[in-house]
Amino acid sequence: MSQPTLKKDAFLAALTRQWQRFGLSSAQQMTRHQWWEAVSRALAEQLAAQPAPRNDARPLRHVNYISMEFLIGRLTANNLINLGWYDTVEQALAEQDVKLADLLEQETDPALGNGGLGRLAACFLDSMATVEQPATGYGLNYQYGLFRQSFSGGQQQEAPDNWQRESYPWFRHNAALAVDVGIGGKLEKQADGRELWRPAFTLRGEAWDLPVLGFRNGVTQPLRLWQATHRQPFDLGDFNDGKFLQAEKQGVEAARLTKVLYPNDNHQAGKRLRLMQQYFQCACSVADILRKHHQAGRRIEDLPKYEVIQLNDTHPTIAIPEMLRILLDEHQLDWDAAWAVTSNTFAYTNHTLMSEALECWDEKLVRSLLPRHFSIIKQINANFKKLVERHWPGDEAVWAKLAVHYDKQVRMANLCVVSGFAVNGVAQLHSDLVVKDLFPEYHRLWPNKFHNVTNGITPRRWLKQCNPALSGLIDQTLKVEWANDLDALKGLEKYADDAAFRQRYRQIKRDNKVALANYVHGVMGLTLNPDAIFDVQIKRLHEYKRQHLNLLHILSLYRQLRDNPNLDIVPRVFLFGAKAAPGYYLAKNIIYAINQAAEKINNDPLVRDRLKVAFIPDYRVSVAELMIPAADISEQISTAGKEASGTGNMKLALNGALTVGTLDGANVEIAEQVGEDNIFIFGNTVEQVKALLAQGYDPLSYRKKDKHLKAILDELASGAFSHGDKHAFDMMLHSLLEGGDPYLVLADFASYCQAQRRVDELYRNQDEWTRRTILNTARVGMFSSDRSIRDYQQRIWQAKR
Ligand code: 26Y
Repeated sequence: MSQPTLKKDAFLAALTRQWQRFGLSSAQQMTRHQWWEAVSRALAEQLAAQPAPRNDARPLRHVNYISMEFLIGRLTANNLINLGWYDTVEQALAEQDVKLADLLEQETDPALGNGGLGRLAACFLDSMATVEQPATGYGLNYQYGLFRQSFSGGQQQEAPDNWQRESYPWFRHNAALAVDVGIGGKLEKQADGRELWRPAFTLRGEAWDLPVLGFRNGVTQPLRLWQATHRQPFDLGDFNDGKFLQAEKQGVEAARLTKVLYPNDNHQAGKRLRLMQQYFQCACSVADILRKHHQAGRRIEDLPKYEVIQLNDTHPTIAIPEMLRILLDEHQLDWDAAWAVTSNTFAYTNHTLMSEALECWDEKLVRSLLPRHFSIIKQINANFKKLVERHWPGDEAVWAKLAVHYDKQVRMANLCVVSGFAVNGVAQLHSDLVVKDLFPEYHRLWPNKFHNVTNGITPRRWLKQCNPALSGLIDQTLKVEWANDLDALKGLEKYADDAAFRQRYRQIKRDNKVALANYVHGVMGLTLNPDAIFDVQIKRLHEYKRQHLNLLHILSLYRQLRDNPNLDIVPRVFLFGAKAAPGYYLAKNIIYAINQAAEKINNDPLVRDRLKVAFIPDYRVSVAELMIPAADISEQISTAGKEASGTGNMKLALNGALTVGTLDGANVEIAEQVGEDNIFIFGNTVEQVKALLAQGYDPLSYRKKDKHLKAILDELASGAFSHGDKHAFDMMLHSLLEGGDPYLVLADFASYCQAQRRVDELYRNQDEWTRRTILNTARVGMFSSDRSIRDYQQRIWQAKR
């Protein structure tokens, strides 16, 4: 397929219609935000007017990617780039004295996700459109995205993120696709033994589509976001009885369902409203998939020939019993036929091994909201029990582990493994641990069900869009299109030894650092030295990600400077970006500690700007796009075995940051690709972590033997960083010490500091440093999400079954 065309005249005419719609009499009267909206709407209109792409006859199963989160980030710039319209629009606007780049800054990020899992879903949609894998993304249209973060006295404050979905210009509402969804109620036994579900109330799901554009190939695929509303006109009976208000209340209640995104990341809360969201999304999506299948004139039994449903973690698992329910109760299939269709359609991606993130639902809750689904789950469980009994006769311990329903709980991961045809982890190490530690018995039952698909990132957003200067240099150097063929970056390897190229590469990094410094000055009033090492840790705030290990290293440097005021260290700027779940008090305490340390260090004249610490507020996709191109160091310092993959690690390496990392998640594969000389690996390995914990890990012994570490910890507890408050960081300190330091921060501290000394040393040799950063950019082509999607195609979606 070919690149779509934009006719400048048609675009300008569309733009005129937009300011007229605002009731203005000229374009010049528009505010900057209206300019963004008008341009985006005009573009969306031009996009809709493109000829429908011809229907490719490639016999690919269509992928339905269901995810509770799609952290898509700003769309206007991204769409312009993928369409290939950027230059035309930039010029057309320049003629009216409007700068496109400024106007793009007006867009509020659609923050419909928490972190890695949601951003991965967005990268995958971009790549599926680019590699021409037919796909639909299914999610929820939250009115409030992830909360906005600010700091008050160093403490995180949350505010609602009303991103104005009502006027978001890229949405297309398709009223014909609305789905009605029943919830609650009772089961009635029929004369023929079947169970009839009578839901207590019905919600309506409206389909709001965002266009997902392939890279210059004319492909547009939908991201379909369901929005909850009521049925019109509420309850007619009540209305006629004059109980208007009561009738309207139902409508208000219904709309509550898609009001907010749950802000937890890797930690389940077990809330009723969350399960309702999950079911609502799944019911709408399954109905939509079956509607299309039916409209294409296909037999229900043939569903798996045409459709795959990929579950992004367990959050949409309830789609499985929903599919069975429809096949059994509405299509009257018998159990075996319904099971054959379902179990050949669903595939599941696991994103974590940590037990607190594995979803389990109370049976009471499931039964009360979804009585029919609960009964289907019990049937799945009973059938599966027979299989387990054959393999492990009389072994209750094995059953206790493998059951889908046990101890009054429904376990969503088990339901996925038992009911799907494929299970995958998201990096090689993680996928190995899924088999070895999480699901060994399932692996014995179905060895061929388990796969690895290493995560990836879209090079369109994470290089071409966010780092135009480096992209330009690569264009000029390689003279090939690398944005949809990231392995082409290998061609840069030989330029690592070219002094002129290194000079240009280095200058671009410096310019990006200046741009970030300007931003930081604007939002925080802090001045950063662009010649310092920019040391970046950006990701959700979580104990296992160990932002506090980073803090201990900062405090170590600070102490050393005080002990020896003339200590020769390369100036460093430590940059953080992270939101903590509002109810995760320990994570918030770590933010507070970092901010308090920052205040002290940034204002201490003795430091003489050799250290700076900046916790940038409200980290989000658009801030990532500024930070990543400016980073020298990428902090990937999770406890080995805990970070399933990580994807920020890939974005930073691609943009020429060197990784300081543990052998965890995708760091292992990054190290393989870039070569061990071009990465700073430290810390205990998975095996060593296991051994330490098995022999009874004691953090206090580390404090005892390391005087320097002890002094740092004592100072945190002394009130020196907290205006005399000795208890300010109790929560963090307790977890590191008496709390047993479950993430082995103290065990990895010495090795981490050593890795950081190697960083300092290497940075003094700018030629060698730049050579290694160029090799990073050149060698991380395999982390394109285009490659991930091709792996999914080969191993899972299009594999012979
Ligand atoms: C159960 C619920 C509260 C929940 C909500 C969000 C559980 C988990 C999450 C989010 C998980 C997440 O973002 N996981 C990350 O997925 C990335 C993409 O695969 C990985 O790179 C990253 O290591 C993993 O932590």
